[in-house]
Amino acid sequence: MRKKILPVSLTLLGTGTLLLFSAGLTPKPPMHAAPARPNIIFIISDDHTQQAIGAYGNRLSKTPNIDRLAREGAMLYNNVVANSICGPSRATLLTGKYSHQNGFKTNNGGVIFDVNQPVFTENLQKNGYQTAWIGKMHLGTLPNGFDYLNVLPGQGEYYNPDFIDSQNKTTRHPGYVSDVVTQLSTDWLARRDPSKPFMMVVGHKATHRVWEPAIEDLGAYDNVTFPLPLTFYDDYKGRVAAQNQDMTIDKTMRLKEDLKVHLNYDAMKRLSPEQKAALYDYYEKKVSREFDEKKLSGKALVEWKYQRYMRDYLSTANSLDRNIGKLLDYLDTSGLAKNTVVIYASDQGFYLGEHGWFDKRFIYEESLKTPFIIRYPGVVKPGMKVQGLVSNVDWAPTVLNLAGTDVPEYMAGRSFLPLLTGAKKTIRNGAYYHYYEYPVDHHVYPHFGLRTSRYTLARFYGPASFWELYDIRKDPHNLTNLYGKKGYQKITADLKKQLKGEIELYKDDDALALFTDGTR
Ligand code: SGN
Ligand code: CA
Repeated sequence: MRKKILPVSLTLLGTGTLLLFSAGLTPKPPMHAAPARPNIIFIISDDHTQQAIGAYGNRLSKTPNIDRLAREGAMLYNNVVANSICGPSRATLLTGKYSHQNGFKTNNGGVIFDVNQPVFTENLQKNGYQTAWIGKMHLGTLPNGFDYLNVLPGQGEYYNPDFIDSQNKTTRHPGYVSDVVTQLSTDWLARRDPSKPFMMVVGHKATHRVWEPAIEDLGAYDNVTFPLPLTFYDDYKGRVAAQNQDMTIDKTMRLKEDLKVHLNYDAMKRLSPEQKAALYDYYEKKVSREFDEKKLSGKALVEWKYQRYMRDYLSTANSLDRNIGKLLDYLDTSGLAKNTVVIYASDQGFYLGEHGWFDKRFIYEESLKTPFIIRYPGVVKPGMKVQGLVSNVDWAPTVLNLAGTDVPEYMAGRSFLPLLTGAKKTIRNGAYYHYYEYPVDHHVYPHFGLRTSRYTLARFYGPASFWELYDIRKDPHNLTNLYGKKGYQKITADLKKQLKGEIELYKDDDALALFTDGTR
């Protein structure tokens, strides 16, 4: 049986506080014991990867507000996801369960989220919280556990988006999606019952494909030339699934729909004449003209596509970041900031040209890891950098723990609050992964595996069965498959044992059947 976790206020009055301050020689004034039920805002963006964020080391992108949050809170460097894709990641946030346990394994195939299963916000409601989810959700249905819902249908639109509310009513909101999401969020905050704590999920659409920036951000990165990632011209040697994907900037990325070369402006029925004119001025008169004039081919063309991709992707992030700033300002001016936990995460990581790719799905580092930043005044030490391994199955348990609410037995994850208070350096030795969606959209073979602090072991299946092993410390870009190589028998056997243990513990029967089918 899982041990009940103490509410945060009690944790802090115990060993957490002592450990938190034992590092410095000069005693600092103690942080205030946190309220048992802080407000919680969970901002979750779409495909916004760690390597796109200033605080995580990107020197070219402009993310001042996310960087502010990182300075005022803790940044997690090794937050991995259990299934690197949109809907499944959000289903895991809601349930604290792996995809095979909550049933939401893929975005496609007509699967919708099973609303007959418990979600973490119901536990918060029982503990007196008001709950809301506003913006991108992508679960094919509206889940229980929310006092207020106003979500984008499916992927949603960047311009003049429709929203579906708790009564299933659809309303079109003029403007850019990030601004509308923020407006709806602060509107809800302003009219909520102030006598109760709240938990609000703010779901952003940016930075999802097809990367349509806000009008004010068009061309924001036109003066920047982005260096090619080291692995841009990866030859995928020794990695069969990597050889067979369909997500390269070279072959898969579309000049028209993705990079807006000679768009069909007549077909843009949703846009206002002003919006259309601004897009035309930028994409037709500038981008498409440049494309026509340059007459590029071969490597020059791929590299031009990469620059265009980076410019549009990061420009959508400008609006995302600005809107995070607006929400932080609202918390400041309304006096909510000091009693509100703010989390910033993305549903998964993303490839920004690494391996020549965009998109996600693989257990490889750039799509496996996702940003996670948390500010909790008085509890999380500002500027903290957390290296301990956590998974998105741990998100719901952690939020419940922050709210002083017991973590239900059905959840597979565990709270990583002890990492945030400095009470512990490690809460898990491995994170389980299972990706299913094949062949749509990007022909990534299904696979399951384990990520430890040092290694990644993966078993691919579907069109072909094989294992891959990476030493993350020596090979952070997953270029050298060590599986079956001399000298790696012992670590492979140990990791397989650990992986099998996870599969058995969490009863992933499909993986177990594949694990024991004798295929090397
Ligand atoms: C769309 C995109 C894909 C993307 C999936 C899933 N194509 O289908 O590139 O992988 O969404 O993304 S697009 O041309 O329609 O943009 S997810 O974030 O929802 O998982
Ligand atoms: Ca996503």
